[in-house]
Amino acid sequence: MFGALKNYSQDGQTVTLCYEKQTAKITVIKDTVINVFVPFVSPQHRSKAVDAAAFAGDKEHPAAFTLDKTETCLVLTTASLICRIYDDFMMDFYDREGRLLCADYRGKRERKLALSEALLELIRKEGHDVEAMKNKNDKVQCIKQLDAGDCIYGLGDKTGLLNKRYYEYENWNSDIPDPHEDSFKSLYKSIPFFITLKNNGIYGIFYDNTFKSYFNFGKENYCYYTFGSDDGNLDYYFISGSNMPEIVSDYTALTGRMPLPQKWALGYHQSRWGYDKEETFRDLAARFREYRIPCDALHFDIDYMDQYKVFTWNNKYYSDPAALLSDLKQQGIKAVTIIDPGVKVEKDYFMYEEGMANDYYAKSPDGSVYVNAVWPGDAVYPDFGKPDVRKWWGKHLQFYTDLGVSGVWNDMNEPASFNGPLPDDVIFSDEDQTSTHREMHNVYGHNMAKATYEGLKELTGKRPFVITRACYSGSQKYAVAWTGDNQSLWTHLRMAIPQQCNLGLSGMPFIGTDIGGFGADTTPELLVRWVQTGCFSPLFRNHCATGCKNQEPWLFGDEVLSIYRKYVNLRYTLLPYFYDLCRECEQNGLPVIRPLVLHYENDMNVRNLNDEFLVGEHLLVAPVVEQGARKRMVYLPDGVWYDYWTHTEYEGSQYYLVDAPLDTCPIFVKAGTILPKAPAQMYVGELDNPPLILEVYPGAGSYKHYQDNGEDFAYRDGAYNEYLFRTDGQKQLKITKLHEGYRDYPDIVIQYVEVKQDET
Ligand code: MIG
Repeated sequence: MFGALKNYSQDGQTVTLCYEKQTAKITVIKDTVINVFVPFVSPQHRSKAVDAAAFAGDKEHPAAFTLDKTETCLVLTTASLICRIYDDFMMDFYDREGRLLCADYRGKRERKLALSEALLELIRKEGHDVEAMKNKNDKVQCIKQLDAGDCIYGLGDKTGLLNKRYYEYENWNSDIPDPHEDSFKSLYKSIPFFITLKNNGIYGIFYDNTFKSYFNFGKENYCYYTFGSDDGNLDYYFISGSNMPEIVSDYTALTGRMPLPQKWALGYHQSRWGYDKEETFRDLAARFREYRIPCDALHFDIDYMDQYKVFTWNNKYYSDPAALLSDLKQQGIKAVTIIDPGVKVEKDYFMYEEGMANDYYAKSPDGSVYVNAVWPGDAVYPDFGKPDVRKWWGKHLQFYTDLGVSGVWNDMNEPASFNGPLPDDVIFSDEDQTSTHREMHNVYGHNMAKATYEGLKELTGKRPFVITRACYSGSQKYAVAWTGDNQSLWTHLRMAIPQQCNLGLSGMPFIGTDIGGFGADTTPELLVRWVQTGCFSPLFRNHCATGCKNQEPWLFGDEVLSIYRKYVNLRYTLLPYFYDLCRECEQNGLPVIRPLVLHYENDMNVRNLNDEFLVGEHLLVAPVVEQGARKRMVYLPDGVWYDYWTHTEYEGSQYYLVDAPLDTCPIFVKAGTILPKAPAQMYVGELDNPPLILEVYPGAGSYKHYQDNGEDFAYRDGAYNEYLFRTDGQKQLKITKLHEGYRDYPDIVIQYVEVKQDET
């Protein structure tokens, strides 16, 4: 397709390759990150995820590289990578020791439709072009060699197991209310980033293309994997590194990292589609306090609106929303409101009229405004790719902030539509250019989140709390996310673990699943096991659908109530740890919830481990995700580990059968851990400046702790404290202040953990 490499030239960090039939570009962003670009449709990258500054890398110290032409290829060498570029734009990447990391597949792609000849005959008779069906995503594609043992991780919120090898997926943001199955190809988010872990080596690929995309990780043929799209440029980043954290860090340096959240956002959230009037919310707030279950936020689903019109609040069931929200705030409870993109078509409705007058809605090719339907009935779609539309939307958020709303929850932003899918050719904007639904679909939610983040930041000066359902790579800069409409099914509790682990590896650290399950009816046991798992999700929210069994923790009897309380309390005592992890994330991009393989990639026992996860590096959680189970098998990786509850000591690199009665979620703490904790509170900020508690586990170790006002951006001007704690394992703790810019703790309480030996 490309032909022979005729010549090449270098301009700064970019090498232009002139092939007989096509030009391609290679850009060295840093010694470990290389962009591969073929301008099939446009000369520019036009990335929605990587901004110009990130693409430019470190301008003052650009990564050095050399180019050498041999008889067969052009060799590009950086401090970390060797890239050999051949005729036909075949490229192979090696590490500096000369080990092959990733090779373009030289054989012929053998794509078969897995259908019998008889069926194919029928399909042909019906007038379909079978050859075209086979080659549907040939337009932009890459085929890379797979080696025995290769495991593949990432790709956002896809269902199924942690390791994506042998499966196929598509990126096309989809609102799927049916029970999510392992076999689904798409879900709400498009995050085209994956990590290939080899027996001896590792790399990541970020395929920056927003069109409908296809990933076949060895299903078609075990010797290769493919990624490709319906249209657009071939534009991908090859990321190498000596371990998985370095790769996640480089990926998030490119696409951006989650800014620090407000601290209360890490508290407990209660939600239900069906909380529909003032009294319900007053009652909920009272109950949480009465039952002594900490709670920081109540969510207002679509019913608060007037006829599902965004930027309105109905006065039928709410006499005075501002007074309600202020009363809730008095009790430490913040309001989060849902905002959908679809604007009701209604004469004299200000959002509709303003958007129409200013040409803010997506259009059909004939120039008329495109109408589909969502909750309010006929609705139009704000064209969030246009900067003016984002500004307009952001300004209108003042309606909410004036009422006292503290966070915004963006739903339906795939975008969803009730009257069939939006046609490919609906006209959307890509900044200053005209584009199509086909290209902008997968970034619709991303741009809406951006509008919301920027609007809230401008209006409040605080760190915006935005939740989004649809995402593209880089959405972590603007919003946190949840995994959408799961169901009250044990399979969905199980799925929550690989799903969140892969989202984390894909740069989205602040995530959660609907605790208890959204659709279908939860049971006491399922709810208990879910809160035991979900209390480790950064987004800690119980949410369910209208018509399903209510899921408030007090509806299932005393035992459930007290277990539920135990885990919400656990979360609140661990808040300093969670907050530190968010800080770490802003600095190095590592997620809060981590698959074990992130830190123990050479341990073959964890490469396919789907039912355990790490919280940061120090906690290992092995929740019970099987109905009826009261014991479970736990694998502990290398090192010494302590049971969080009993302080029993375990030697790692082994499997254990551990007790897990209904009130116990097995949690293990790594030797040398200095775990920062806080006294339990009913909400973040109930106690003004509580002491810091350090739970010190045996073993030598050090820990960096971060503290600030938990609200605004003053920390960026130095208004924070940073401490370094060091323990020698001999009941000695050294405290060093690395940065001083915020009020100090009244007290730092040190608790040395007394260890019990394992008797088994
Ligand atoms: O068509 O707003 O995923 O969390 O409760 C359903 C109602 C629309 C889907 C969201 C869910 C939310 C529900 N929404």
